[in-house]
Amino acid sequence: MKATNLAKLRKEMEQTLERKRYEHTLGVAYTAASLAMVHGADVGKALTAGMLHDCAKCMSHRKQISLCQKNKMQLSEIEIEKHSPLLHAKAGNCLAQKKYGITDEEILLAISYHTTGRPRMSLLEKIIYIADYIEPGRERAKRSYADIQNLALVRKMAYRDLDETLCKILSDTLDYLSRKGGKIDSMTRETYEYYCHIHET
Ligand code: DGI
Ligand code: FE
Ligand code: FE
Repeated sequence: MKATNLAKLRKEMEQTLERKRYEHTLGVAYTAASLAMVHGADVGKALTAGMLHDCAKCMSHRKQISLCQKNKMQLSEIEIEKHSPLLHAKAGNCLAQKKYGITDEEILLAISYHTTGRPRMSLLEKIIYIADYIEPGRERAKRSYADIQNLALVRKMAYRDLDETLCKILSDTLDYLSRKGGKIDSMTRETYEYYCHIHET
């Protein structure tokens, strides 16, 4: 992705996302870029995927569903629910292709799985998943679900070991969801089991 294209995407995000969401988006893009530098991933792809990861977040539920249907995107039961916090990831993949002309499969998958993760993620997918959780604006955001006391620890960990960081984030997310009574998507559970080696003897 050329710098000019990235600037264009940034402008589009500024125009279509709510202010706080736009600021979070910039935080994710630059955190993803720094993680890419440390872990040897493509910095341009990390910026692009970070910039677009929540591109569908401010669309109505109805529009997100119809975008996914038009693009034959498979959705889980929890993704389809009215106030699903998961649907925007799959809708974001569709929007990134249709509206922003993204064809790079790795970037599209990083957008699709930034909320639940999945077993065997690529380096870029891991980076976007983690950057979304640790970006500098997270502790200020009202909707933050990170345990604040864990955040400093997770941020340090992310620059040392991505898989260990994924396990920590996923266990904290499952704890949070069970406290809150949120339904757990099978993909979130599988990702947790994979990165925390639950089946290992
Ligand atoms: O879009 P963001 O707010 O930046 O963050 P995100 O896309 O990672 O979404 C985070 C929300 O998704 C957070 O409140 C936790 C929630 N989440 C992740 N996995 C699951 C889940 N919610 C439910 N109900 N079930 C899951 O499996
Ligand atoms: Fe998101
Ligand atoms: Fe996000």
